[in-house]
Amino acid sequence: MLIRKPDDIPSSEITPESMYVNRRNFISTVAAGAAAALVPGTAAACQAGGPGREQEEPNSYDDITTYNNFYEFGLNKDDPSKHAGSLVTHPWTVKIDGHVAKPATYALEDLLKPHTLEDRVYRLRCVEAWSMVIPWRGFELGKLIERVQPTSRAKYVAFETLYRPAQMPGQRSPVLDWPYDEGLRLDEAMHPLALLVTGLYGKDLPNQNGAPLRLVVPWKYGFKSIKSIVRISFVEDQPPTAWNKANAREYGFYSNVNPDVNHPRWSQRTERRLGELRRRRTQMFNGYGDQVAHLYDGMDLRKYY
Ligand SMILES: Nc1nc2c(c(=O)[nH]1)N[C@H]1C(S)=C(S)[C@@H](COP(=O)(O)O)O[C@H]1N2
Ligand SMILES: [Mo]
Repeated sequence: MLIRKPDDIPSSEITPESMYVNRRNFISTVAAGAAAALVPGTAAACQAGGPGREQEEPNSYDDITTYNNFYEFGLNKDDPSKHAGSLVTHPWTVKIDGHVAKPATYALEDLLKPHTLEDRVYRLRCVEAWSMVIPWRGFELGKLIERVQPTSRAKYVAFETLYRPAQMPGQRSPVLDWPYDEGLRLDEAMHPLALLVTGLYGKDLPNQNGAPLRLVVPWKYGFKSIKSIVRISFVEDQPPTAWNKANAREYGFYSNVNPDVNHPRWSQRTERRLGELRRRRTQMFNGYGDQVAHLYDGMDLRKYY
């Protein structure tokens, strides 16, 4: 099997046989699904950015699992990979409450049981202007929402991360208002691109990437993609979110990837793909505009940033 870092391989040489693994972190269990998702022309490949889009080469497993934001384990990009090993993710429960016909506290296994996990390659972009392409494994958040049946009063979905300072050392300092929380408007949450993720590269999520269950919202800045979720609530009013509480001027509720709205401290026009030197132009909605722009028809995205 070819074992080279994607960065070492000219794109002309990338064949369907290439396994995107690297020397230090050889993954023997890359599922067939994840591999198929990397083959141009397959249905799964189209998931990278919607039908007809060029297939982008995923970042290496090593990049994806050692350059993380997860403030529960520290503020530096390498803190989560160093410190998240202490988090115990079995057993795990997820509480579903608020305006739903079927509130319940699920053991993670029961929450996942009816759903078929799919491999999908999505970009994640951070407001700090770096981006990665990641072969995620998960299922549509919308499918879970249909299952628990929100009532007509539910307008937003709120998410909460585990609060366990004994295993999450970052929570012993008041850097953020713990537990970390996030939210989406119900129609955003129902969009088929919004994924509840349990794995990457065909393997269970490493703790630093948000084990055992995290959100991925590919058209929004990374911080909306909350990790290690223990609660999903259906609410009437726009819910508070951790980063907005910490710094409302810099982090709005919507946080759609938008090259025209700068972060107060830096431009959002370009980004650097992790592992590359060149800068790329940042695309509106992170390149998923054809699929999601309609959600914001009539909204001033400078005001609702
Ligand atoms: N609970 C929690 N979730 C979180 C964060 C965090 O600090 N705590 N950071 C967010 C930010 S800023 C980013 S960019 C993404 C990073 O996800 P990754 O480490 O899998 O790349 O996670 C998001 N989810
Ligand atoms: Mo981020």
